[in-house]
Amino acid sequence: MNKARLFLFGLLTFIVQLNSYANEITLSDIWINEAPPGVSILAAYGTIINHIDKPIILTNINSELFEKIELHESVIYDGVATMKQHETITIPANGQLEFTQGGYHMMLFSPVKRLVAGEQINMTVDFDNSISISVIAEVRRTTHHHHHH
Ligand SMILES: [Cu+2]
Repeated sequence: MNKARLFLFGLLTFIVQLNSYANEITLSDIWINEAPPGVSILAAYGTIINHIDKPIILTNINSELFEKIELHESVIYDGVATMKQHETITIPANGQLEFTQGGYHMMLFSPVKRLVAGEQINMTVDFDNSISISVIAEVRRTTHHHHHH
């Protein structure tokens, strides 16, 4: 195979892999908790399902509408509710990661504008092995609010 063909073959293989991964990682019911006016830290929830028979590592979540998004876990430390930041979260083979109130959650900082219930927000979720998946998160209004410590 000459160099150009080898490159094309590599590229096609890469694209096929990307597509197959997209089918094997499911992001379901991703939503953002609407914050009261003036609050610049929001929480997002949902489920990521890994259908692959190997663990995958969640490395990053991005959105153009936020300055940054962190991976947090609500924990009780010495009887006090607090939050622990994770650089990455490993999702077991054929397992899932649930973001819920009182557990793991996405912490969204400094929205460029106030987000109201019903809005659809584009987010990109990155995993190891250069897997990147786009998802639309819906802003919802709930009675519960996330308290940042
Ligand atoms: Cu948090």
